[in-house]
Amino acid sequence: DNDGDTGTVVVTKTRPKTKRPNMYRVLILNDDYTPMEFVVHVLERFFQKNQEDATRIMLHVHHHGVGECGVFTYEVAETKVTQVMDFARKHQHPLQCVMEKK
Ligand code: NFA
Repeated sequence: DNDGDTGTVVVTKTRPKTKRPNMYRVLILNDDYTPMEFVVHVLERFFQKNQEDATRIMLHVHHHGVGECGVFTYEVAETKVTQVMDFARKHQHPLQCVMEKK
């Protein structure tokens, strides 16, 4: 740039503004009827968990009532919730999956 007054050359640094997106936890809720193996399968299929981690998360939900499957941007979290709810309904299990802002 050039200031209008003295002709001094002024270099203006601009920093790219990279706004961090809001992030959302996807949670599954315990119930008395969904088979444990089905929950483990859901965690492997929709959240890319290995069998060990999926089993750990499932047991955490079984004992504590709720547990985290992952943290995603809004659109991805919404897609996961819909996929899990559709899959549970298709198999006639009452499994509930929800998202919450972090
Ligand atoms: N509580 C369920 C059972 O005993 C298992 C379960 C775990 C369901 C985690 C939902 C979430 N069959």
